[in-house]
Amino acid sequence: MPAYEMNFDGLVGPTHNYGGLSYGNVASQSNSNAVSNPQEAAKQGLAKMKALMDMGFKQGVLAPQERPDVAALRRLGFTGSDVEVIQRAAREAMPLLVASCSASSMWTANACTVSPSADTADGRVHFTAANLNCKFHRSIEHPTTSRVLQAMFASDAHFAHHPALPAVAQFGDEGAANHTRFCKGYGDAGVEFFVYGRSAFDSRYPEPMRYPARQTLEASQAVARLHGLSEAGVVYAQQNPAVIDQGVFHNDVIAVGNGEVLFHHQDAFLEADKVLAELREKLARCGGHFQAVCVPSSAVSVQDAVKSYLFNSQLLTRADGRMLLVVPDECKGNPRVWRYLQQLTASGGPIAEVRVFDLKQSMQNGGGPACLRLRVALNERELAAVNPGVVMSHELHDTLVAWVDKHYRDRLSEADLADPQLLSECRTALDELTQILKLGSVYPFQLN
Ligand code: SUG
Repeated sequence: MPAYEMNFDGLVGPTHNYGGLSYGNVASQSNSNAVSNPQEAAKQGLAKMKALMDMGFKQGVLAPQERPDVAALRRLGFTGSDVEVIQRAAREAMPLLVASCSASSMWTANACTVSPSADTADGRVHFTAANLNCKFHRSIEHPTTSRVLQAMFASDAHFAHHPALPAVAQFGDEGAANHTRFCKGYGDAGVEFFVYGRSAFDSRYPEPMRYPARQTLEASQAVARLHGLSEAGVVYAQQNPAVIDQGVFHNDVIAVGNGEVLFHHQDAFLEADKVLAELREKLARCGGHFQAVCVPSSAVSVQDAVKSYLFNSQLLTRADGRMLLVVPDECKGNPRVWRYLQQLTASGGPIAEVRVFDLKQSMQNGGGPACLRLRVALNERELAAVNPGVVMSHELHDTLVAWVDKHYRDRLSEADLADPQLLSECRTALDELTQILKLGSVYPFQLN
C-alpha cells in the first residue's frame, strides 16, 4: 500500500512574543524582550506550508493553543475574573504572565513522538504527547496538544493516543525533536532513533555542565514501550553533552534524518561510530541501506550550526527519490554554512537541492523549519482517516491568511501581554479557527 510522510506545521498563535524563557536556547535568551510581530510570524509559517504543498509534499496544519493560559495562572494562585487573573499576574509576577502567554506550541516537533503503524505491535500509528517539563511555559502545552491530536487523528482503528509521561525531571520528554525514523519506504518497518541528553537513574552517563539536558533515556524508553516497538527496530544514542553546553538543546539542532539518510554534525553523538554501526545494521534488517552524511567541524563549527540552524532543516524525499533540504535564511547569511551547502548539493550525494525560507520571527526564539513541523508517516488508509479540516489546500491557506490578517496584531511587547483585550482577541480568533479546521471544542475556554 502506498505510504507518505505528511508534515503538520504549527500555526503560530496570536501571542507570539520574545519572553526569553528558554535557558539553554541561545536565540530565545538573546532576543528576550524584543518586540515581536505575530502576524508576520504566522504568515512566514503559512508561506512555508504553501510552498511545500505546491512542490507536491503532503502538508497539514496543527492549531495553536489558548494563550494567555488563564487556567495555568489560576493553578499558581491568581484569583478573580479572567481579566483580574491577568492583571494580578502582571502586577505581582510578570514572568509568570509572560510564560502563560508563550506561543511555543508552534514548534510542533515538540508536540509528541509519533511511531508509524509499520513499526508498532498493534499496527496503529501511535502518538505520545510530550510533557516538555523542562520549562514551565512548555509544560502547560500537553493537555491541549492531546485534545488537538485526537481531533486530527480521531479513528481508533488507525490511531492510538498516549497521554504525556509523568511530569517529573526523570521523564523529561521533548517529543519528535529527539526522535528520527529511518526506513526504506515510509510504509516499510523502520528503525526509530531516540536521542537523549542524560539518564535519570544511571550516573555513569555524562551530563552537560552549563545547560540542561531536556530528554532522558528513561523517557525515550517509556515511549518506545508505549508504542510497542521491537528491540530490533529501536536505536538509542546519547547526545554529546559538550554540544548541549553550546546551545544544542534538542537533537534536531544538530542532526536530521529521513528515509535511509542521516545528516548530522560530527560532534552530535557520544560513541558516534557505535551508534552509526547499529543504525546501519538494524536498517539493513529492514531492507534499507543506511547513509550518514557527516558534516565535519572543520567545515561547520557547532557554533555556526547553532547560529544558522543548518541541521534544523527539513529533509524531504522528492518524487525522483533524491532529497531536498529546507533551510532557514540564516544559513544563507553564514558564508561557511552556505559554502558547505553548495558543495553538498554538487557532490552527487543523496541531498540534491536546498530551499531557503524566511522564518525569522520563529528563528529568533530558536525555532527553525524542522521545529515547526511534526512528521507523521501514513499509509493510504490512514491518510484517508485524517481529519480533512487540517489538510493544507490552496483554499485553506488563503482562509488562514485572511484569518491571521483579521485577528493578529503586528506588534507585541511584554507590556501588551497585560492588555485584557488580548485575551478576548485570542479567544475570538481561536473559536473561529476551530470551525475553519473542523476541530470541535479543544480549548479550555470552549470546554468550560
Ligand atoms: O523549547 N523556544 C523553544 C524552541 C523549540 C524549538 N524546537 C525544536 N528544536 N524542535 C524551546 O526552547 C522560546 C520562547 C521564548 O523565549 O519566548 C522557546 O520556547
